[in-house]
Amino acid sequence: MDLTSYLEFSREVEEARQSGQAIVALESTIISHGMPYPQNVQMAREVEDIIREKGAVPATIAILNGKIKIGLSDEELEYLGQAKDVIKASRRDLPYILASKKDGATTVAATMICAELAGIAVFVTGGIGGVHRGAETTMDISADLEELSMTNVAVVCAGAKSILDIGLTMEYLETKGVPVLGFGTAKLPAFYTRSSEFDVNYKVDTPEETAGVLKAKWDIGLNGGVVIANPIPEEHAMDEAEITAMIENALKEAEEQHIKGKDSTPFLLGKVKELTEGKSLTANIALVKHNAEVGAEIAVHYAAQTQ
Ligand code: PSU
Ligand code: MN
Repeated sequence: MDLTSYLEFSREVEEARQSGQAIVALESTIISHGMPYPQNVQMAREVEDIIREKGAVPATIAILNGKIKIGLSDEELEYLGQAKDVIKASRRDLPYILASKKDGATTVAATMICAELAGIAVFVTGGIGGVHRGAETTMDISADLEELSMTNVAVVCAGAKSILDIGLTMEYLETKGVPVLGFGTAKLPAFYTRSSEFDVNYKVDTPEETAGVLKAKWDIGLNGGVVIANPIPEEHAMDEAEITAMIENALKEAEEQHIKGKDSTPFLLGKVKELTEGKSLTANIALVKHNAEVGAEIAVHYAAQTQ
């Protein structure tokens, strides 16, 4: 199948592809549905710059006018940061958005799909979706987890946040054979805080070592992703008791307002930000930047090991 009618590479990304330079994918739901304007656009630009400073090329992925964009221009980023009718696009949404030439902001799942189509192995974000609390009755389990089970892209994130059931999320990943690596930590980070009560599968200490795990996985034909969980920098970590209380409040409000389906995660993130008076947003931005540093280094080593 000829993908050229679906995929559009920015010039910067196209050049990196030609020269074999390391490329790092970035998602766009975090921009359109995960953070408010203008902090979202500023975060996106700063993250791209961090990746460039580390010697890799950033490819922010989104769907504009029915085209999968691999790498966005400044104007496109700015548009995405403010547009109101951009669809939160996960795996199930892609066919309709492409066929009807609409705009879509890609979730972790959809970004993994697009990154794989574009031949990009490493993807940096803030947090992945997971098994929601109460999923035993709601069945709200993010499509991100299924994607991790089948699509060959490594996801650098800050662990899973406790708007989710972290324990069930780890169980799900285990069942699906997705390795969860702790970057410099044996404990699974919980997004706003550096650790949780759960262990990662393996602690890795360097980008080189991490790249080696990716290579081994895909060399032997084990399809699917790898979660690389990188703790938020100490100076930006939030107080555990405080953030736990805020998350409990946000969950209660979501239930009272009957928020469900794809609206659940954006609602909870927005509520937590409101309740923490913006402290959670500052933490969120800091951890994404840190993930960009680590992800770019991993991508550079992975490119070196596989060329
Ligand atoms: N977690 C965050 N910030 C985000 C998301 C998750 O801390 O922006 C977004 C990601 O795009 C993720 C999506 O893929 O939410 C998961 O949504 P859902 O639970 O509806 O699958
Ligand atoms: Mn969901």
